[in-house]
Amino acid sequence: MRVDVVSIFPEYFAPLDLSLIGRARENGTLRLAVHDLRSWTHDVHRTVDDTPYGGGPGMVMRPEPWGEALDALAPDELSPDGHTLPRLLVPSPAGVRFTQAMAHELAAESHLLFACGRYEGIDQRVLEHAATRMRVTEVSLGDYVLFGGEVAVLVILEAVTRLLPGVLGNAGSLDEESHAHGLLEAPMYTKPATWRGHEVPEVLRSGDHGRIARWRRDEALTRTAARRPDMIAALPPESLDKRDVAALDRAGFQLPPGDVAK
Ligand code: JD8
Repeated sequence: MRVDVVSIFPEYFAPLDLSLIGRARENGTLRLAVHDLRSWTHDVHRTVDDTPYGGGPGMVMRPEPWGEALDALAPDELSPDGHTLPRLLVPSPAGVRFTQAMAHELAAESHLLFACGRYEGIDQRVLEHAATRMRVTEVSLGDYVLFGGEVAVLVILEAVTRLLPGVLGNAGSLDEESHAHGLLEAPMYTKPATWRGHEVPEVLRSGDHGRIARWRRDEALTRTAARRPDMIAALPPESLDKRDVAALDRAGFQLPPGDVAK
């Protein structure tokens, strides 16, 4: 996968040299390039911002450097290797929510281009114009306010690159993950069996794989009911068996009436 990132703070992306993402870059799974937006300015002060039309606080990113950056990184002409135009992703608090489903969708793309805004954001015409030539998605991490798009890009890239073939290796199985089966994970423990007076649950030391699986399922259901009732409400009713419903009932969680469990 090819990834281009444009930002006025390219140093923000130094962590992408490390760990599993760094290895994916070294072995060619991930071809990542970070670009300084100011390299597409022409004035002596390398200006990227100006005052907002209509008034209001703060500054807005000028369209001209962004236009040149996108022209350079998403050329109109089909390149000799026949590659297609990138998918443009623009972090914004006004974007659609980034989810694990979107991470899977993005992992299937061959070329992603991220535009990191700062200040009050990027002049909207940059996105309007880009949308005449390529797919553009404004994406939000969640309902809190950041200074700019850089941290959002780090999060999105970590979620996407770990789904690329060969990045995770044997370290984990993607289909057993919490956001694959729609529940939070059960708690995990390692040695020693007793630590500062706290015991590892007996069932996990029993060797009874049936009991362990049922215990983990019950723990996943009860902590999801307590912490993320929205996730329980979103479960397809047919995904819950009678023992699941009993576990939720013990946790005091009322399922909507009419759902018949297996
Ligand atoms: C990009 C500028 C800051 C945005 C005034 C100060 C994502 N979940 C998220 N929260 N915030 C962002 C985000 C914030 C950004 C930019 C993303 C560019 N800002 C501005 C408009 C209102 N603040 C985000 N993804």
